[in-house]
Amino acid sequence: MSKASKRRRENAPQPERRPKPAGLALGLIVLAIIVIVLGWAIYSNRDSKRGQVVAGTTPAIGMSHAAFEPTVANHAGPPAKAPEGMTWIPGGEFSMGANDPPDMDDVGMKATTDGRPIHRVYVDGFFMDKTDVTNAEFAKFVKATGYVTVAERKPRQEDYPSAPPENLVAGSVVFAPPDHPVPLTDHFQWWSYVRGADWRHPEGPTSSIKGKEAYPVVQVAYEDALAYAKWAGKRLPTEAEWEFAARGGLSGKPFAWGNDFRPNGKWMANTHQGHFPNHDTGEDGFVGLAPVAKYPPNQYGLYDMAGNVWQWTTDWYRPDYYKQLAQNGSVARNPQGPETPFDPAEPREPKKVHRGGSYLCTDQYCSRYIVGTRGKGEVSTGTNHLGFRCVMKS
Ligand SMILES: [Ca+2]
Ligand SMILES: [Cu+2]
Repeated sequence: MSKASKRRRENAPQPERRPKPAGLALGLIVLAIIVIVLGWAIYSNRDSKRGQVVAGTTPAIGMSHAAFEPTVANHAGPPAKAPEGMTWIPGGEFSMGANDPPDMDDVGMKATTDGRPIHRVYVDGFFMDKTDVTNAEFAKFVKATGYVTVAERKPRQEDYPSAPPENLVAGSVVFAPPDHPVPLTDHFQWWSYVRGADWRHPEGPTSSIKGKEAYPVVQVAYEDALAYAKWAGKRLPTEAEWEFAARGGLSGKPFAWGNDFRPNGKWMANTHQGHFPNHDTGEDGFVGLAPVAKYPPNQYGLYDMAGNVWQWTTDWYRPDYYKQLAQNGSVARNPQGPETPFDPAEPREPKKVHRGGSYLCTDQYCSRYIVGTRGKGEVSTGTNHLGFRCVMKS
């Protein structure tokens, strides 16, 4: 989902291109057969290889079962006192990625094959914001600089040549849940492009951030996050830095705090309970967005590294990037992401990696609050569940 795809969809519902039910059913059956055959082939192939480890001959399938090894954090302490609101992340070597059971692969955004294989990465130490950037902090930046975010700018015709002029209005993408259960195969059921939605009006022109100073800023595009970071004398984290920090010195744990989603019954993150997407029961204390730092921090003192809002990182998104790194065979040192973006699902859209998941994450649909899993987003698209935090060198 992106601003651009929203615009295309809005200007062209194209009923004639919609497959007829019979055609659709047949297509689904064929697809199901392909998936089953392919799945069986992969599964039997994996079984036949089990037990024999021959260096250099095990491609992606074998490597996707690579094990996590311990995190080896650097011993050197912070080179200076941590700036206010930041904490020292020592850096070091760790195992990066997610190794979810393959039975998660066939459900929409649960699929985390792009988080495999687990591979070894080293990052240098850095300071990181303990929380996501808040509305109050972003307001300070805007006041000081007069900055106008992407969502507040009128889109230019040359950037959207196929869009009719009436669709070229400032706005952003908003979660607008249906009031009834819907199939989870079409995210347009719950995402809409809303005219007048921006960081001050996260759900549209009639919404506001009054009284929400301590909430994470949302509806920020990648360049908005960059502009803030530059103003603050900071920068955005790489994907590897983000994951090293989120793991808090642990290794191979599904969550930033350990193995259990709810240790001793305690909620550790703002995610989605109830039936997705139409009913958020807020059992974790919050329906929708929460202020920052309402749940316990991880071992490095970082809040909300799972749930609440997704966070921008500087890496371009490619689903096969981890495979490329793993094939190099050595520890990847301070990886900066692939040279170019490529998402086979939307090949024309340049996407950066998002991390952390959001208040909309649920194991019914998208379990990307799991620490090694990855998200992605087109660079000009903000949403009301996407924010960021900054890092800096000493
Ligand atoms: Ca919640
Ligand atoms: Cu999610």
